[in-house]
Amino acid sequence: MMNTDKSIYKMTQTMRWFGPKDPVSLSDIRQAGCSGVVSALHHIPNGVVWTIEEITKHKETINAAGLDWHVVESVPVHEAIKTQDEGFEQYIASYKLSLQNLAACGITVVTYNFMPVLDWTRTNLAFELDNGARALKFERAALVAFDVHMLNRPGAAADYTAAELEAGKQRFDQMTADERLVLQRNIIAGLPGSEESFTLAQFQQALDKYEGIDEDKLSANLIHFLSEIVPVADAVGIKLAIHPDDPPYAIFGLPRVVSTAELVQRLFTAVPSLNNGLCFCTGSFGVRPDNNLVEMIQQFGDRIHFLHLRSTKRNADGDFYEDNHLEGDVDVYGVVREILLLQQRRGISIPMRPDHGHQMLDDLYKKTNPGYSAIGRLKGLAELRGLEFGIVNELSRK
Ligand code: DNO
Repeated sequence: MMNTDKSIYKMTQTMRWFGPKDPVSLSDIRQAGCSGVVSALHHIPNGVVWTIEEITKHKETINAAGLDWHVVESVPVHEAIKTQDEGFEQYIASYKLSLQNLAACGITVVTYNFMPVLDWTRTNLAFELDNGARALKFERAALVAFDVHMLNRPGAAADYTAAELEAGKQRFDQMTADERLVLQRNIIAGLPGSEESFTLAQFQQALDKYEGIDEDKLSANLIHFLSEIVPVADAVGIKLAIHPDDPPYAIFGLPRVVSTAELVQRLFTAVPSLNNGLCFCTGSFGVRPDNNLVEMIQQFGDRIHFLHLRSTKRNADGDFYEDNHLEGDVDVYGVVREILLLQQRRGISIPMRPDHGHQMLDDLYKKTNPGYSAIGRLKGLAELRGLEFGIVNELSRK
């Protein structure tokens, strides 16, 4: 029997849209079954205020395709705010203005991250699966090879075990010059949605800015930022949604402070408003076996304002790849069920997007944004929608 109970809150289905240059069109996204997109003004440099005029133009393009736009992913946080470098107060002031302008244009959720230097990081953007589709992968030995043998970061060796260093050396020796270049590009040339892109020398310079900034200092800088912007979010009705670290641990000697329940709780204890919230990304948190995702939804439920749903498969060496949306290490059934229970309790629909997807079928022969091709995401969305449909039916019969 079909679920006809309209009082059950379902997730709001969206996909990420990178703007007019995205090879996946708004029409594609609508045909996939989404009611809206999550998007950003990628053409505005990091640190510059998003004006009402620019936001309105973007919104009109989206609305003209029959789609909503209520979630921004992301308003990037300038590096000077993370390190509290010269001029950071001005960048915070600009951030506040962008929030006010977004609220004036009907945006209700703003996603951001506080990862030093790099946003999300992978070493392989075309890992071939048994079935011929391609997935994004993070390989520890490749990261060590890059860090120790290509970047030659001072002190890098101290961050790894002897076995990791050995595996990294072997990995480096096996690679051709071209393969090394691809690895370098994958790590520092900027993945879709990350606003920065570096050469080796620029990357090392950016790392150097974090000298003396440990986990406690970075966390304090984030809390300072939150204590400034959350009152503005409260005043204009914006829900802030911080994205977890991906991968959820320190890399390149840089601290990361949004990786576990304990770290996230610090932020909420320091700045208690419920608008100080979370983008619950199952693929990022799920890389760590010590993150219990269902318990985290129970703990942070009132602050989960946006959902990224995907799953990863890890091994004992610290590698992981992005698995099918309903497979891998993440208990996706448990997560979706808990979210549906949360939504009934809160009386709301939380926006979700199928996060990433495999490059498959026709997309194997097209230029795509790694992780953001159309067909793999469509498949992920369809599977998640089916899972939700089943659980909603189960709940509505009770
Ligand atoms: C990767 C994305 C991230 C995310 C930012 C949020 O696919 O999930 O780039 O958008 O970290 O600021």
